[in-house]
Formats: sequence, C-alpha cells, structure tokens
Amino acid sequence: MQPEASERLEELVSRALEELENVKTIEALDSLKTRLLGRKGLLAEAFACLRTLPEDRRGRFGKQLNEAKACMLERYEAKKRQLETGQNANPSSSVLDVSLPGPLPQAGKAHPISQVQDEILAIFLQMGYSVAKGPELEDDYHNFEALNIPKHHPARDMQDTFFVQNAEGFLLRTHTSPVQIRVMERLGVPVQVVAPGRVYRRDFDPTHSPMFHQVEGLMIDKDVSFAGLIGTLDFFSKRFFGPDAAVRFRPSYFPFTEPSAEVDVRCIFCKGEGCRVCKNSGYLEVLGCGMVHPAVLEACRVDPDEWQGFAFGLGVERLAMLKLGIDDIRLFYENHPSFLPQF
Ligand code: FA5
Repeated sequence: MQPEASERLEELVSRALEELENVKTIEALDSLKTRLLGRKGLLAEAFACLRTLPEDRRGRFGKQLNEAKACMLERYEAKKRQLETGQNANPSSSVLDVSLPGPLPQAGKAHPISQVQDEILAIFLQMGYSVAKGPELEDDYHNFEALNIPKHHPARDMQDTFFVQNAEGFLLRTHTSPVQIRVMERLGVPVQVVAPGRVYRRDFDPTHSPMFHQVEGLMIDKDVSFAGLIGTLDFFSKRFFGPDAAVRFRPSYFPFTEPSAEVDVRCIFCKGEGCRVCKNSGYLEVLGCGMVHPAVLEACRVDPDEWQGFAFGLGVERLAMLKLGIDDIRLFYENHPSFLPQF
C-alpha cells in the first residue's frame, strides 16, 4: 500500500473524530457529515484514490476505508443522539434539560402468595380473629405428640416429614396445627386466632409443593359448635371466591379433631368435569377442619368438659391457584419475570 494514502486516511479520520466531538448544534453536525461522508465528501475522495493503487494493495486499503467510514458514522450517530436529547457529554458545556423525565425505577410488589395470604387474613380479622405465629423449626411434641399423634401412630405416615439432622426431636413443621398448642399454652382460653406460615412436606407435583403455606384457625370458647365451624368457613368461602362459589364439606379424619371434615372447591379449570389439576375429581381440596379433640385440650391443660372449639387449616397455594387460575403450584416458586408481574 502507498504509505502516503494510508497515513493521509489516518489523519483524516482523527481530524474528523475531533470535529465530530466538538460540534455544538444539529445543523453544524449535518453539514459536517456532508463534508466528511457526502457523495463529494473527503471520504469519497479517499475512496477515489483506491483506483490509483496497484491491484495487490487495493484490498487492504479498501478495508481501512470501510473501517474509517464505519467509525465516523458511529460517532456521527452517537453525537446526533446526544444533541437531540440535550445531553452533552461534557458537563461543563452541557445544556441540561431538568424537565426531562428520569429513568423509572422498577417497582416491586408483594408475591401473589403473600397477596392471597393477606386477603385470607383480612377476612378472618373482620370476623374478630387475631394473628398468632409459631416457629417453622418445630419439636416433635408440638408437631405430633400434643396433637394426639403419638409415636408409631399410623397418622404420622399421612405427612412425610423433613427431620433435622443432628438435632434429635426437631423437624420442619408439617402443618400450622402446632401453633394451636403453643397459643393455648401461652394465652389459655377462650381464644380466637389465625396463624399463617410456611410448612414443609416431602411432596412434589402440580398441586403439591415441598414448601407451602397454611393458615391455621382456632376458636375455643364455652359454646362453640360444628355448625359454627361450617358457618365460619361458608362465610369465608363466599367472601374469598364470591357468592357463587361451589364448595363442599366431606367427612374426613384427623387425630386432633373429632368429628373432622375436608372442604373442596369446584375446580375452575374444568368446571367440575375432571382434569389433571383436580385429578379428575372435579374438586380441589383446600382445607381440613374439625372440632378440637378433647385429648388436645387436655394436653394444653384446658378442661374439655368446660371448653370446646373448632380448628381448621387452609392451604394458601391451593386457594391462590383457584382464585388466580394457576394450574401448576410450582409456577409460584419459579419466580419467572413474565409470571410475577401479572399479579
Ligand atoms: C392438615 O395439614 C391439618 N393440619 C389441617 C387441619 C387443621 C385439620 C386443623 C383439622 C384442624 P392437610 O394435610 O389436609 O391437613 O392439609 C391442609 C391443606 O393444605 C390441604 O387441604 C391443602 O389445601 C394444603 N396442602 C396439603 N399438602 C400440600 C402441599 N404439599 N402443597 C400445597 N398445599 C398442600
């Protein structure tokens, strides 16, 4: 390559970049562009030199010309954007438009499970309940023993438990029912509480998660009946799902309640026809409940001849699935950026 042509091009590029940097108005920028990159501009003249070079040197010089053109165009575009938004790179000479909107920070929101849990609690608070809490790392006594589930009781098989290694007798609570015991131990009776919280089980499928949330309810007084329990849960379902919610009570068994029941809500995905989500039953189980067993009251030093009560345990994710139309519980925990902002 002729050293002269190459050097002249380098000089042209460095002068052009300096001029592009210092230009102050869009009009001046456009006329500079014509002078540098126009059909009869300086770069076009350099391209014309190409023909005068020996053939074996044209390739390298042509490449250098194309790179020079791309570099100037890039600087031109950047400068144009800068002048159009009024943001000059040099702050000392900038004309700063303080009325321009700033970048919006992304606002965070409560997770859909927290939103649904808050909604559940608000309904019970309206009914006169107060909120209680208990530990997630629980002992065998509160999670099982005091709830009338002695060692080797077959009911322990109902819930596959995560035991804590090197801490005998401790486990991740499998339900929020141990809060019933802790509340009665601490506050005595009468009592009317709801206890939200995380619980853990070895479960994993579209309607079962190894970590999920329950809201426990406990009402103990001198004149509490099973009819009161049904009325309470019926009121809750209508408030939560609306007056047309199809809810059914089914007899069931829990060692800590007698009689016991489970409550199902008609599956919104198949409208009761049967599908993968409701395992073809047409209904999705959302809670367990019953009259507190006398053995549980006795474990808390409460006289069952004087006091009775009911308890219930709601599955927050199940209620959220039905309310929000989510057909796989695992979506709540994948935290996908296209999933969460919908709520
Ligand atoms: C219990 O946990 C009882 N402690 C409920 C109870 C409380 C009964 C007080 C009587 C008195 P169950 O195992 O059925 O019951 O769970 C209650 C609810 O939690 C279920 O109806 C369901 O909605 C939800 N649930 C259970 N397992 C899972 C899981 N792995 N993932 C998500 N939700 C679940």
